[in-house]
Amino acid sequence: MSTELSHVETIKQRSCFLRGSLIESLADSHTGAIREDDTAIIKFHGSYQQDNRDLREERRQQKLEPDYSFMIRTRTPGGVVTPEQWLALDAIAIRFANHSLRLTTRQAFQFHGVIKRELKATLQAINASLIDTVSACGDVNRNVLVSANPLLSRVHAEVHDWARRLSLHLKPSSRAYSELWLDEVPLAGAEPESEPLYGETYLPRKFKIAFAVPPDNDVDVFAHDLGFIAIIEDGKLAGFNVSVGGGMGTSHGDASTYPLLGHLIGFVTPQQLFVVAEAVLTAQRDHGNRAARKHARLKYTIEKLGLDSFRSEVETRAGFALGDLRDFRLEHNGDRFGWREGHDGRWHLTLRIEAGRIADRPGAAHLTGLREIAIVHHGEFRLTPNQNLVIANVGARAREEIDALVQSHGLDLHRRATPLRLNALACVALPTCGLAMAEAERYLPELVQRIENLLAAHGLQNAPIHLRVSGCPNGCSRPYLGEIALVGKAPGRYNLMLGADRRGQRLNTLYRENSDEAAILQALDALFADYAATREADEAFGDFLVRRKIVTTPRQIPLEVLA
Ligand code: SRM
Ligand code: SF4
Repeated sequence: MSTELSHVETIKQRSCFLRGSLIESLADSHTGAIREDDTAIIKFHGSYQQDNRDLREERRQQKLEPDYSFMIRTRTPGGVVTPEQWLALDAIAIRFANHSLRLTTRQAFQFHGVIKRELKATLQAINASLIDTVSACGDVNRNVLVSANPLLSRVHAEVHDWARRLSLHLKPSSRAYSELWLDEVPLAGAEPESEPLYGETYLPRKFKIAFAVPPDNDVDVFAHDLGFIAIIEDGKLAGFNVSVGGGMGTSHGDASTYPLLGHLIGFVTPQQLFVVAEAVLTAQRDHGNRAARKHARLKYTIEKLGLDSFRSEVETRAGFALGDLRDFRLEHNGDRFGWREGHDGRWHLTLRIEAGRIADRPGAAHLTGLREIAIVHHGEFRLTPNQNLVIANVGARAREEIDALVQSHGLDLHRRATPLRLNALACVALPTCGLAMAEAERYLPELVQRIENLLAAHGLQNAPIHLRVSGCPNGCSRPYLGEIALVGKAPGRYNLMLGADRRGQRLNTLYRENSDEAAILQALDALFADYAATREADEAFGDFLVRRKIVTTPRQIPLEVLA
């Protein structure tokens, strides 16, 4: 195996703590692009250079450069914004982006279609709303996920606060972001800059943290490099079980890459949380693969070192031994829709946002509707880890007004849609994602319709089957945790994966390779017929497929983890 550092390592090292040549790149008015090395650096500032792939061929024929633009992603730990911030983000989407807000699978907002000339103004506008985009992308700790609604119980709120503070704690300290985008002037005679936690080459790869509050696993906690599962004893937060080394990304045709569920390694008290998070992160910093980015995630580092050695490494760095795992039980992933009452009598409405895209479309003025809700709403908006939205902290009397706005703008999918449609996830894919091999977000509505038709033909229209679609094997919709998943391979062709559970504790497996829609629907039709005829009471589709040995089970986290 090569030990030569990957090119991105050299770019990071030469970047002078994430400055690169971005000033020059932004000033160059001859192109809508930035310099190639800067495309790696700008990610750390929360932005990706992209081009409109629908126009790529046409522009190539016209000998024009690709239609470059930038995607911008926010750092919003736990996905919370105020109504004022919502209105600011909405205005930015209209003024600078493609008139849509995209809610992501990591509780963040994405803007698409921002042109280079307006990138700085857009980032300034985002920061003016007291939201930033620092390390929303790049080889650092990313946006921290937390079970969507901290207002359901006091413990939810407490966990949310730990997650928010951990996100801050793991933020890079480089001033590059403030200097480049917010015109901060470097202090004359100041100490040379340093990154005490990350070092000048940051992490070998992205690093992701999630906090779950059982029985909800809406964050898919085992899909993350580092997962914390809240342990609630006598109604109080006792601490967290720690999971390490989860990850979804894989490459077609390369068996040395694979999705993996995290391994549970022990228990920490809230007071030990930061130390253990740092220990895991720095162990990955120092032992992760910096030669091959495909093998650089923590899951591969742990496979290389062995789980026991990795745990010892974490304990040595932390300076104490992890506690024994405590009992917990996760009952479901995905979101719960509609109104729910919180512990203090306030109300929370979870809306279904299809594939996370909020835009105005004929008969469904969602962007306008949510703007109008933001004008009258006094609580918060909370993004879920499944691309949906909670209108949170609503007084009993304000519910009617919100309901009316929801209904008049077609935002009431949670009342009308089948369980399949409510729970389906799709990544962005075409036209903006440079890595997409097939459609996902744009294909989701018609795919769901076709699967709904099949389900209805077998009397299964109310089966709450989890469907996830990704335009390539990187797994941004966490497809390997779908009971049914389509993973893009080529235009119109997908790998059909089957058999995950609905708790986020079992991965699915490959059932049909490189299939077109007709073949996929035919395969599902036969399986639905069998499921309708032979399923056990309340048996989930994924569990049925495993019981009937239609798919074999990869490693599964036990249903109940008992000490
Ligand atoms: Fe992702 C890369 C979109 C969540 C695994 N992801 C990308 C890029 C930036 C493409 C690129 O590198 O050029 C996509 C931008 C598309 C676009 O046009 O907007 C992209 N990822 C997304 C989002 C927007 C999907 C969505 O529809 O919601 C999610 C944004 C999250 C956020 O707010 O931070 C998103 N990506 C995920 C997840 C799910 C999660 O984190 O819970 C995963 C799987 C979990 C994991 O990381 O293991 C994921 N994205 C990847 C990977 C594969 C990483 C790997 O280990 O191999 C890539 C490619 C890469 O990093 O090289 C990638
Ligand atoms: Fe793009 Fe692939 Fe992620 Fe979908 S899964 S957004 S196609 S990188």
